[in-house]
Amino acid sequence: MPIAKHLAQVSLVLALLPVAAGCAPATPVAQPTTAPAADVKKTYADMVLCYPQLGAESDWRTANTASIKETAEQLGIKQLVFSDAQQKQENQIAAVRACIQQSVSVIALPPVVEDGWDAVLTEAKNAGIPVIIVDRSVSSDPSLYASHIGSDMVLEGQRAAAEMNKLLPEGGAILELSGTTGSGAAVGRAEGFRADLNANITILDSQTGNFTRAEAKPVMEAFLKKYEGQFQGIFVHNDDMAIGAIEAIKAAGIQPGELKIVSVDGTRGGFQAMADGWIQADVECNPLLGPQVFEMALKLMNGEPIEKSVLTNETVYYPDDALELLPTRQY
Ligand code: GYE
Repeated sequence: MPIAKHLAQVSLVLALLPVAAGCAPATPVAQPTTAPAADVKKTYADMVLCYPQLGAESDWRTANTASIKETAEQLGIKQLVFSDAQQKQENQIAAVRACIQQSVSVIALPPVVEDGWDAVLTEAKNAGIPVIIVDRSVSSDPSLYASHIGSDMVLEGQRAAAEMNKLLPEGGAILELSGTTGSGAAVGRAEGFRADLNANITILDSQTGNFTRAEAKPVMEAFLKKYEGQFQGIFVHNDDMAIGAIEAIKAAGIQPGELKIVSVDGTRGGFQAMADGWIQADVECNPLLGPQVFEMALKLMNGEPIEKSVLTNETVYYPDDALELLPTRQY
């Protein structure tokens, strides 16, 4: 570009600046030495983050909520708009809509189930508010959200199957206590588990305990009546349900280790049950997603590039690890 024309454009921009900033001074001001307001990078102090939490159904969820709240506090964001949908999708959708109304900077959504998000995600997109899907997945087209941060639930199911295969080398029959029906966590874990379970292990039955202790216990009681003496193992989709199931198993007079239990999460409760001999392997699912969520939210506010999918790095824990890690376990 010719220098004269370039200079003319620069001075035009500078002349417009005070007007754009909403304060036209009577006399010309000195030329700004810093970048004009529109180019100033947003900071955490500008961030209003909406976190419509799906519920408080498990220790995993409690730790996830704490991670979000603590990180918001540490980073000093302007406002965290937090709500608890009590495991009801309609409550979550209403909370997302309220956040759109409030023109929050970013919405980070941990969806209770996979389906049924198209309408509200489209509304957020049309309002120019980026959405990060956190923890569980959605079945919506990826163009409707910015990114997904969370665990690979299918891989968790595969890891659980590998443990059950080791625990029942001669094969056998097992039961499954599944998570919330239609949730990405339950769907993925069930799929991965079936993909890698040895052919000589049969899943006799699968029922949901909705990821809670209270709902898992009666399901286990019914299982124990119906399949008495017919199964050797149980795959449980989270530690809270495992703890509920163990109460029923104990009450039935069964000793630790008689039934092989593989669980998911790696919470303190799960570790304690491993230390006590009830759970033989616990597939980790990390709830401490706060730091990653806020870092990505800030990038989105500044129009910086982000990954479309960020997977959490996880492992499998055994009773020996539990004894060692219990004293320092955070959640
Ligand atoms: O495993 C369970 C919680 O979505 C990964 O939800 C999460 C699951 C977790 O209730 O404990």
